[in-house]
Amino acid sequence: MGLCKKLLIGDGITALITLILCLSLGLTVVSRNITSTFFSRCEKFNEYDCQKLWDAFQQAYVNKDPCKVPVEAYDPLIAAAPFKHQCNKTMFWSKTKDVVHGLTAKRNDCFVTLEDTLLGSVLDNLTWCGKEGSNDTFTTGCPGWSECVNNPVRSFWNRSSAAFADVACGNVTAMLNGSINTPFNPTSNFASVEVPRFKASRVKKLNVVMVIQKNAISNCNHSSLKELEANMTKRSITYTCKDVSESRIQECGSKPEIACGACW
Ligand code: N1C
Repeated sequence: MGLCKKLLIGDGITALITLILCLSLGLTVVSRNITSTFFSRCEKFNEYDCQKLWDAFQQAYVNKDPCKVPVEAYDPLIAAAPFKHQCNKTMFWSKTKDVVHGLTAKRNDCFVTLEDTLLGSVLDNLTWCGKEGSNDTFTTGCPGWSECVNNPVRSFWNRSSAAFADVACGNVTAMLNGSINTPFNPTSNFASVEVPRFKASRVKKLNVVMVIQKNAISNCNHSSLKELEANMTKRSITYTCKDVSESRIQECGSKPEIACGACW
């Protein structure tokens, strides 16, 4: 790219051609980055054909208007890497990503989050989109939540969380944030996509772990949680909620001798 800077100082036409070349070079480099991240993360999971998954991933958004990628566009990708049942280990979360992953990084025997599965881990923290008339993947200039609902990243998390919730069974856990105004927020993925997909025939119990700061007041009593409780009761799913301090959760991660979940 240093060469690009030098050549751009040439005459008008050369500068224009160089600019076009450099821009396309820049975009190729960008798309090569997401490709290599996808493959290197995917290859850590031995049992999958990463090329097949990359193709299924790309067909969802490549050559499409980035505001017109519906949730169903990812059906073939989900079908190519279906989620496995993780009875009693499924961990949902909302606005507690760092605390949850801090714990699962240390105690991967206890809980499985969507980011611990192949698809979730491969695409975690990435941004991508396509463009009509182009076969490239872009990682900048993609529409955000506020610009359009049917954007490639939102639709992916929506589709994958639905599939992840579909296979949940036994006792499931959800870590919610007790330091925000509405810990169980109807607009969150957890409330709008995952909870409605719990199958009463499969999910027996929902244990909410309310992450609070030390000595803070209980947040399991928040009105939004009363709604969650009523929703579960109506569907014959047992509901529990426990306020647990963030520091306690961090401690739990460093105590492998304590049984999963028995730490709080
Ligand atoms: O909207 P949220 O939380 O309630 O979504 C979290 C919920 C979890 O239980 C996950 O299973 O939905 C699933 N999920 C992810 O796994 C995920 N990884 C990364 C949802 N979103 C995920 N992301 C990104 O975080 C995504 O870009 C989305 O916008 C945020 C949502 O996080 P949130 O609002 O804290």
